[in-house]
This record gives sequence, structure tokens and C-alpha cells, in this order.
Amino acid sequence: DEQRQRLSEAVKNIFLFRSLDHDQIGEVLDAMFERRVTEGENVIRQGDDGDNFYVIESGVYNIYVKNENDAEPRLVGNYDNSGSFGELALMYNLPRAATIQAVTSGALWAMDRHTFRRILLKSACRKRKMYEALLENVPMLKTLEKYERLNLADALIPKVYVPGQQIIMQGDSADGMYFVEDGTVRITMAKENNEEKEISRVSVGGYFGELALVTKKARAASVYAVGKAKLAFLDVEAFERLLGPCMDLMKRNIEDYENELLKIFGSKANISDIR
Ligand code: 1OR
Ligand code: 1OR
Repeated sequence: DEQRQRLSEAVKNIFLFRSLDHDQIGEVLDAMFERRVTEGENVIRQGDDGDNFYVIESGVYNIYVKNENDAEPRLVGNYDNSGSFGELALMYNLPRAATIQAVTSGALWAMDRHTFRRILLKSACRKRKMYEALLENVPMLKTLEKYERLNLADALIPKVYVPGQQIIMQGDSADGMYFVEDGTVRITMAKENNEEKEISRVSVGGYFGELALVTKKARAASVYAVGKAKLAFLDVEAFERLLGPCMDLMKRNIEDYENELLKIFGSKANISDIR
């Protein structure tokens, strides 16, 4: 019981499992077994065949990649007491793409290749495939590694809005941001009891709702679906874990908002208040 409790806690934050329904999550929990690792141990070696998929219960793990031209493996990142790894070789039938080395001792939850493919392959691959085109066409996301875009695809939650439906309300607190998969949204703003003014439109390949996440303030504007709109929602936790590399670009776009705002509401608008 105690073990299952710990396991279901660890599994909650794994984006790859978001494509699963309740029963499948149960199957995942049943199938996972614990593996203890010691400091310095290579859990996965680049080039090997894939055996297990791992969810981190505890410990710090370094990620090393050695390309053809590299003399030594390069440290490309790490996991600090959370996350998962080892899905690539199992999903795509490829040799391990990286070496994962335990920096500290730790504990992992493992799932064997056969079970992973049986429960996860279809739904997770479908989701990655579904969002691949969208994410390749969002200019802001070009700065991400292909591997990072795959993780983003796992984390996205599909949402559909009917014509005219409100998506974001100015002044609300923020729980995530949106990418436009299909359709168009309109962005409106109200200043000091004035009526709402349309300030911008966003369509396929665009995004919105990032501002409040970057500034950690209330929503700066309202957003409505124009026709039917298909959106991909990224919650704030996934935003913080996955979009770090895009932060500079987002901040640059926010400077453009400020310039536009001046034009629309005149010089009186206090532009410092969106920061
Ligand atoms: P795997 O089964 O190939 C190694 O075994 C695992 O390392 C891999 O699955 C991923 O789960 C994990 N590129 C490839 N695999 C990575 C990467 C990665 N990071 C973690 N893994 N990159 C790092 C991106 C920040 C790209 C490096 C160029
Ligand atoms: P948010 O989290 O504040 C509303 O929720 C979203 O509307 C906001 O993130 C932005 O994604 C978007 N120009 C274009 N888009 C905007 C603007 C904006 N404000 C908010 N959004 N301007 C106003 C800047 C305060 C400039 C006027 C064109």
C-alpha cells in the first residue's frame, strides 16, 4: 500500500502518461517495479538495446550524449529527483540515445519493454504524432531540441471552443497558456471601466496566455474564440519545466505588446503595469 502510494505520487507528474485513461494508469501502476541504484551507476548506456522505461522516485541523474564528432560524451542535462527517461528506444525501436548516470544513490520505478509497448505505445505515439506538425510550425518553439518538442507534445491537453466562447478573462489568475491548432481567437482589453477593445487576433501556429505566466500577474486581456477553435493547453507546471529555453523570445514579444499598447490606448496607458 505504502509502495503504491509513493508510486502513484511519482507517476502523477509524468507527461508521457497524460495520454492514458484511468484504467490504463491502473495497469501502469500494477506493472511497475522498484529498482535501487548506487552512486555512479550507469542506468542506461547510449547505443544499448532498450530494456526498461524508468520513472524517478529519488536521486539525481546526469544525461550524456556522444555524437560521432565528439571525443567524449557531453553532459546535456540532468534530472533532479523527478521526471522519467528511457522511452525513446522503446517507442521507436532504436538504440539508447543517451547515457543516464546516477550522480547520487536513488530509487527508480521501472516498466519492462513489453508492458510499456502494450499499454503506452499506441496512445503516446498518437499524441506525439498529432502535435508534431503543430509544434514544428510555432516559430517560438524552433529554439527547442526535437527531443524537447516531443516532451511538450506529451504535456499538451487538447481543448475545443465553440464560436464566441470565452477562453481567458482579463483579471483572472493564470493556470496555463494555449497554442492555436485550428481556428482564430480575438484578444480584447478593457482599461478603467471602458468597454472592451479588440487589440489583436491569433490564429494557427500562434499562442496566447503566456504573459501572465511570465510576469506572474493576472491575465492582461480577455480571449474569445472567433469561429470554432481547437487549442492545445499547456499547464503552468509543464510551462515552467519545458519552456525555459523559449523564455527570452517570449519576453521579446512582450516588449512588442508594450509598444502596441501605447499606440492603441495612447500615452496615458501605464505600460509598466504589465511587467
Ligand atoms: P532512450 O531510450 O533513448 C536514453 O534512453 C534516454 O535519455 C532517452 O530515451 C530519453 O528518455 C533520455 N536526447 C535524447 N534522449 C534524451 C535526451 C536528449 N535527454 C534525455 N534523454 N536530449 C537532451 C535535451 C535536453 C537531446 C540531446 C541532443
Ligand atoms: P495573458 O496570460 O495575460 C491574455 O492572457 C493574453 O492575451 C496574454 O497573456 C497575451 O497572450 C495576450 N497584444 C497581444 N496579445 C496580448 C496583448 C497585447 N495583451 C495580452 N495579450 N497587448 C496588450 C499588452 C498588455 C498589446 C496591444 C496590441
